[in-house]
Amino acid sequence: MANLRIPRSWELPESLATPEEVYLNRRQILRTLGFGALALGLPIPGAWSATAEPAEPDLLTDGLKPALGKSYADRFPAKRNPEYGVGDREVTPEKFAAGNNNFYEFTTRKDAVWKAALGYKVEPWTVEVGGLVKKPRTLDLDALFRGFPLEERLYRFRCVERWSMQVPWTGFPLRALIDSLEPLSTAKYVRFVCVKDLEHLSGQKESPWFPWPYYEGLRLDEARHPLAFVVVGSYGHALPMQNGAPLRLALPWKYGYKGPKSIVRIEFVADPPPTFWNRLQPLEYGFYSNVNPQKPHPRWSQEIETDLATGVPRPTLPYNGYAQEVGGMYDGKEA
Ligand SMILES: Nc1nc2c(c(=O)[nH]1)N[C@H]1C(S)=C(S)[C@@H](COP(=O)(O)O)O[C@H]1N2
Ligand SMILES: [Mo]
Repeated sequence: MANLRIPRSWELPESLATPEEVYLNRRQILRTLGFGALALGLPIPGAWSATAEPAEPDLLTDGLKPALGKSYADRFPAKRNPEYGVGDREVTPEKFAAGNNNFYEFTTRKDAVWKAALGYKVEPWTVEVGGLVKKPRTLDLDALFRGFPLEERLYRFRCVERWSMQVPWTGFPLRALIDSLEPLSTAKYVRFVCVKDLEHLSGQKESPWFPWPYYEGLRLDEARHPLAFVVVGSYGHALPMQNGAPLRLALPWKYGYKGPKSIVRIEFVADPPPTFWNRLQPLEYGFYSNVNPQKPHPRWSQEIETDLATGVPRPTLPYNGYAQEVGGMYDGKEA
């Protein structure tokens, strides 16, 4: 480890233009036009009374804490399932996974998500599960944290922007939930809808042009694949907010954006559901979005990825290294 170069988490090359650049630029334009408190000459609350500045939050002391506080702490750490490993790669140190995030509900600035997400309230939380199933249900936190045996799995993670990491997630197979619902034979796809809270989510407030809430979808057989994992924890504790508390999905053979965070609704449907990024940029983000080094993003190659913690580049693997497990579900032409 001693000779590894440890870049700061946000030290990704500028050339890794985020797919979302376009929208950032729009935001800058809005600012330039003067849609800000200063430009409007509005008073800035507290500006003249700020004698005792609160201490700046710190990633290691504040940013790794579970969004649920001490609730369900007894469920962690869960036993690691040795069937799921990351081969010769090293587990990414927690501060990188917790300090570099895509979670536009809070902010589009990757290095600032954890701070913007501090203190967001996830208790109580419910997930409405329904649609074409025999037994629809509402999952509360008790059901999520106590209703299924929890296990820890090491998964590779590959963002479409070309950074990657290896994370110990805690959760349960999505299949366990699906089977408890008894989907009807007409159910062919599953749709996931994330939190919408225009009042408290800073990113939704700042970026009203996004079609909130974030939403994603899978084919039913993909959702029932043993690798598809409902995540409620990382690094041996319940999820910190920035990683998608209280629950998100991990689909390690797909680009990161296929894994919705802070889910509030799961719906079984007959037709392919629309997805957030596909709707925004259909030519860049397909429904399947399986990791594929041979299929370049329209604006960059996908052949090489950069390890988030070490900065070391390596070749991208088909299906992110899970070809043996998931390859059989596809005909190779999926987009
Ligand atoms: N609700 C929601 N889910 C989301 C996103 C988002 O902005 N909002 N970003 C996606 C993208 S692009 C990635 S790479 C992963 C990032 O997860 P992480 O921050 O825990 O690494 O979350 C995905 N899920
Ligand atoms: Mo991503």
